[in-house]
Amino acid sequence: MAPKPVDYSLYLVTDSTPPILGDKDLVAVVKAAVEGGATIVQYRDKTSETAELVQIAKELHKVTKAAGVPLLINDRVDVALAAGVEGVHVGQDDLDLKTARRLLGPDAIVGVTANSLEEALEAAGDGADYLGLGTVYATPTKENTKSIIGTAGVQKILAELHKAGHEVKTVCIGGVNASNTQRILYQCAAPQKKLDGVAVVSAIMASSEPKEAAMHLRKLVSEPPPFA
Ligand code: TZP
Ligand code: MG
Repeated sequence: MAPKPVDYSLYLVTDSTPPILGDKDLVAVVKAAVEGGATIVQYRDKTSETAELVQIAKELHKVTKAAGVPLLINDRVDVALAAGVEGVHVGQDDLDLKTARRLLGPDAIVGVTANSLEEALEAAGDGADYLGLGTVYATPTKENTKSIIGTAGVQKILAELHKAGHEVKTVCIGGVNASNTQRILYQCAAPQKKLDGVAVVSAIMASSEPKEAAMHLRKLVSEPPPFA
């Protein structure tokens, strides 16, 4: 499948839990983040009931649509359909990619988490629009992540994706923040395939100034690193 014209460079994954969001308002934080420069947003909520998920997704969609930024839903294809958003992000234990694609159609953005080379090659072969690669670094935001693969693990996957001829887009996730973003992008890059962006949760969602945090990260992902 030809790559869709989507900017993955600063990918915000939301978190509504008190340790990350604090007493801030989810929709207000996402609005600030897209104003600051987040280029794509994934609504990730492991606790709300279905009706609430759909309602919050619709509210978030107003904000992302106004900014011209795609909104994806974590795990739940039914919620993505009900809220009419641009796509979904599925993990290895969620509804499988091919079924998600069949339900959402060819224009939807469908992303998949890949923790290993095998998972990445399979998802790319099955037509994922992008892969969320990682976990790069251990992070308190998501404990019990399956595998910490570091920047070397991400680089190896990128090299093999290129070798296999896959044009799938890629972001990495796990412990990415303003102090390591440029180093991660640099260290993950394989000779012929670079990451298309970084995915962050706490670096924006936990910030008391999410707009400024997003602006800073967007600048970092857009500029060549000082050590390249
Ligand atoms: N998947 C792998 S790590 C992670 C997810 C959703 C959380 C990343 O959070 P943070 O705060 O950006 O380290
Ligand atoms: Mg999942």
